[in-house]
Amino acid sequence: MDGNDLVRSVKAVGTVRGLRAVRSALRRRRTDARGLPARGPERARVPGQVRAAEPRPGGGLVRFARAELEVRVTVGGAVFLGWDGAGPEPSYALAGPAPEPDARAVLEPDTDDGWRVVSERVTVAVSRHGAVEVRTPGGVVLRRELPPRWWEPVEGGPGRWALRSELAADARVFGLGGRAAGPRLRDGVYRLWNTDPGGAFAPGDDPLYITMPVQLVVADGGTHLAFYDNTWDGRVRLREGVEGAGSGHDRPGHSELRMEGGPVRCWVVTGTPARVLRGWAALTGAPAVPPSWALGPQHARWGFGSESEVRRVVAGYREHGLPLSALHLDIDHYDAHQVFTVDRESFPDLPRLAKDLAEDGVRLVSIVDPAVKARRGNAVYEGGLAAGAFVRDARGEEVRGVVWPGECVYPDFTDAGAREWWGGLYQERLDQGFAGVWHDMNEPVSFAAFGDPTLPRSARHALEGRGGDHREAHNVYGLAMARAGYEGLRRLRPDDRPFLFSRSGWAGMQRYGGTWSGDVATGWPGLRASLALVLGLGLCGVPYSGPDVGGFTGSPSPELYLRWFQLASRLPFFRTHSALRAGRREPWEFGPDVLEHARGALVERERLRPYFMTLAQLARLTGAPYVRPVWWGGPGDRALRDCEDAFLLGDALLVAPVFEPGAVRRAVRLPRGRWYDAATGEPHEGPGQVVLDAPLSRIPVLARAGSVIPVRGERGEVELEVWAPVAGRTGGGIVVRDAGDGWGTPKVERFTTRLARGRVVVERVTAEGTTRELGYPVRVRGGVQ
Ligand code: NBV
Repeated sequence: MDGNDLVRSVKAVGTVRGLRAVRSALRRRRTDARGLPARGPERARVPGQVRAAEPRPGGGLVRFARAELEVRVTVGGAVFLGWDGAGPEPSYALAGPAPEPDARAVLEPDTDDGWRVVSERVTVAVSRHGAVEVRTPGGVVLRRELPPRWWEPVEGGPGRWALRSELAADARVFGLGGRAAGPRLRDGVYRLWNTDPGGAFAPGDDPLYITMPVQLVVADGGTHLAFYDNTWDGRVRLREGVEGAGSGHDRPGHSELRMEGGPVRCWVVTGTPARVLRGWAALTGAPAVPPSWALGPQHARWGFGSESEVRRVVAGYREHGLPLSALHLDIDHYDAHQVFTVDRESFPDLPRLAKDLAEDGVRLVSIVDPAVKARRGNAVYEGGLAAGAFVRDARGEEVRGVVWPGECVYPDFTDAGAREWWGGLYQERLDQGFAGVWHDMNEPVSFAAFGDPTLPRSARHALEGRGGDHREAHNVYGLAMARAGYEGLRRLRPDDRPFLFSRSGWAGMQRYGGTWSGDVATGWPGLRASLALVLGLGLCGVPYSGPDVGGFTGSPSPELYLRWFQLASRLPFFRTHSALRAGRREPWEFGPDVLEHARGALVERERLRPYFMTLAQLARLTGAPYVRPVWWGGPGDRALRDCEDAFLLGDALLVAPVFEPGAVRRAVRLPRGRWYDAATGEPHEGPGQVVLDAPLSRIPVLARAGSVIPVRGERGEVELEVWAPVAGRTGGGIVVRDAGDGWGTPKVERFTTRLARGRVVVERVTAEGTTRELGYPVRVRGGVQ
């Protein structure tokens, strides 16, 4: 700690908080000095030579001189690799018990004293030194894991380890949670430690709030996902390969994982991108479907400050004829920043406000911070004490940190009892009239003048009864809080699908809800980072997310605001939000042109609502994110893999946002097939690149020939927008109608399209065959008829 740290922390959080942050950082250091064993001498280990192998369900156990590896192919094709007795459970990521072993997978001797497990979808070959190759049935190596290396304390206790993997020379890596520099993860080191970057972040900032050891790798030879099921702190060093490097030989890509502790275990899922995400959702759980209103436009700000301001903003939307689905209240509506309280002076009657807004079709959403003010008389603190819910240190004393309300304690969400207690507290939010919750600061954050702004690493956690410390619990804190909130809401309002989104999280968080960008810096780079986050998270199985439209900080130019608005209107979570002292974010604050174009984006969003609902339901049914990279269709045009400035919204739409100031045209790389400019109807043939108009009034959106898109018609009814198929080719689409905001089984309807004698024919696929009785009005677009 030096003078600069102090100045920095005072600047960041104010004088009183700055001083507290200094104290808190010192205290954290002291706690760890006492509670964490110093790193003593370590012993290095590698598996050594293979000794024997024996069959096990789904594969086998391969014994080496100093380690053993279990290879298990499971029903559905996901491969589990576990070193030294590590099994798939316990796991925070898995949705339930691990899938059953595939009884048809067989263990066989391989060349060079190695072993292999052969199954229908994948072959796993283990070399005599413990390198593991995951191959397609055709023999293409998707991933080659070199033998792990351990450094274990001579005294015992958790050991560090490292694992290097080789990837195809043409491979591209995505994922690792929410990375501002993505979606394609270039050469560099990516830390696995959920972190509030403090202030606002830009593409160079890493790590951010959600990290996870999930890599989605795309190469000519196939796509795969690798997940190292380990919650500890770690680092991934990536190095992309080079094709035809030196004397014409390929240099493979590399990924090296270094973990501070925890099991060496890995899941690998192979197949097309769609298959991989389906397999991933089968392991870690189906994404929660938000209530339909959460697919509409939402507005937030830190510092509405009062009920009258909230009413003014909502009235502004109404007066300007702009649709609004939800309004979010930030920490300024709490009494002295304390969670589960209300500042009655500024918000005298929240239930009434909620009711009035509901009459305009606007729901209220509440921020929920995990830290609880440690003050006698604070009911939440007292309740948590009685429930034994707060994190303690190695000596059994409460771990305290500093957040908005001052000195705080932290519920231990890795404890089932604490989760249950916490979940019950949401009753207060429901009573206040809130319809959804927004989890913040759950990395978890404790302001610190220096060092890591979180809990001491030695802080103790229940870890579902196994016991452990913050080094293991940190990355799943937000995930477990999401579980507490989600389960609480389900208990309290069993008939409604909860609306919950969380700043921090980990693999599997989609079971409980979505997330958002966090504090993305206002500026054109922040706009790019917004899309990178949504795409990357989607490929990690978290499909519902979106940015703070306009950026969190400062004041965007009208043009930047508009371009952000247009992009976000095609993302799952569409919300304007900003910081306490940031400029306005209401669409009418940027002049009449922006207002008109923002209205255009809002109207189009509303028109696409049935499509968004379909995508939300399909995410649940198939694991496919709503927002997909343009290479989603599989290998083909390689340039698509490097395309980071456009995305597919479902199967039917390709969205090409504008990321450059002043741009009114942009180049768009098209996947194979015919694509219509949705605004002009003009057809373009892919693969290839086209230059499209992008006037301020809109960003380019293209519709795939043959697609069927459910849209909201003028009278609010669902109709089918059908884009003319190419002669001789069929098309189609799926429509999933929501059965209300509860748990009713939604109807899945399939449609096909083709051209017959120059006319577009649309048919519904039924159990008996196809029928022309569609049940919806149809609007054909794209030149024909
Ligand atoms: O609660 C205040 C903000 C919130 O507006 C934002 O969306 C979060 O990401 N919150 C962070 C805490 C303070 C940030 C400086």
